[in-house]
Amino acid sequence: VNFGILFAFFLEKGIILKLKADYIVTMNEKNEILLNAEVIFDKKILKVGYNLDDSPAVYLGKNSVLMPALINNHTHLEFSANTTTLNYGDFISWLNSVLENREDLFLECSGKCFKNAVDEMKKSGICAFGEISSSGNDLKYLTKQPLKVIYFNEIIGSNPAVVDMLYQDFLARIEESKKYENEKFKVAISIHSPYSVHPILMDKVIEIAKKENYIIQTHFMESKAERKWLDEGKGEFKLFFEQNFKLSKPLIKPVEFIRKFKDTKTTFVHCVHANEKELEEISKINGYISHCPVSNRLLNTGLLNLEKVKNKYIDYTVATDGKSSNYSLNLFKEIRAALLMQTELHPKYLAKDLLKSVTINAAKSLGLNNGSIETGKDADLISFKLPDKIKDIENLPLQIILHTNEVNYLYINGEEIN
Ligand code: MCF
Ligand code: FE
Repeated sequence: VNFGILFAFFLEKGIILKLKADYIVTMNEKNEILLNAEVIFDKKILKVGYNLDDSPAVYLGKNSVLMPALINNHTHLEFSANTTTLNYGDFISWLNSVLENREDLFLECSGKCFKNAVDEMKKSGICAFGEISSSGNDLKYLTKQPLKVIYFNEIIGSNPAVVDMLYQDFLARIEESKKYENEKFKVAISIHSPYSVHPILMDKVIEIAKKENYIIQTHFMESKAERKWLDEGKGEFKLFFEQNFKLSKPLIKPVEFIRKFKDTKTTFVHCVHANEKELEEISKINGYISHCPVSNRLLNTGLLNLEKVKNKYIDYTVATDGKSSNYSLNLFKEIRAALLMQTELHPKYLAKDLLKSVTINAAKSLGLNNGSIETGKDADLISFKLPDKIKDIENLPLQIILHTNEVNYLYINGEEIN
């Protein structure tokens, strides 16, 4: 026996594990829930089903749930030092408070602050997240922690006089982040919003995204002020832009903005004030929508109409946004907030969709090979226990959302993360 080769084989494959749970929520096409079933995996999921082979299984215990690990597709960890600093309750006041406090908040967030943010996500069962990086301050820490990261280098800037400088800085951040690309760390780009990025800059950046296959995120139609500014060049944004950026007219029409993302994989974040036409355009280019209900509530921008999003066959994800507009990065808390806020939708069916939104949909939006328990998928799994047994299995998604805050086990690429 060649032990060198054998060892290399185990390194490559990882250790093979077999887990058994009372409830396995697969998140596969058919949305199957399996009772008293098993999953065998190394780095990838090998088999899912009943009485798979003779090897002993690790039983996760009474009322245990095994499901895909969660994915928080939109965060801003550079703002993690914020707790009570930023001004909530009104979007423009919030934005002004960001301009005023951003540098200080960024300075306050280094090692320990990033660690706390990642730890909170980890405890709540998150295996991967989409990080919007404005400065690059977050890069070093994020390359040294165990969760998967899609790292969106943000471009922002509306003044044509400085567009070139901003573009050069953006390119430098892309290059720097590329050095760290690996199985768990992928480079991507973020175009901040239709009101804050000059179309010249947008075109250049989207060209790079297409060439390099970078995934894109952009904030879109978050506030009423944004709606009024982009439609009529009026409202609260008018004063804001004249005072801060010497800008007197909006840069682009919303539909034109959306169409620029054709032939890319783009997530439009918020979309609270997107109209039918815009949702249709997002649907046409196979865009995703990221719903951040707590952020929208705290900045008082309104509630996304999920029914309308579903009617246009747009896949939506739920995300926390950053601590800049949330008190927590726990995704179970976020989907519980969505469940309680989306009062037009039936709680049982909404709960099913919400679980999809933070697993399989989020995986697709970030181009990850996880988010469901199926042969060939990455073994990114979580397990936790419900307080009691479920009588009617139809209630399982709702009860999971009501009763779960933290998980007992998190596996990423088949490896237990502590
Ligand atoms: O998603 C929320 C609210 N909408 C827009 N931007 C941000 C959010 N949280 C943080 N941001 C950042 C954004 O990436 O704040 C800055 C940008 O860098 C706003 S523009 C000065
Ligand atoms: Fe955001």
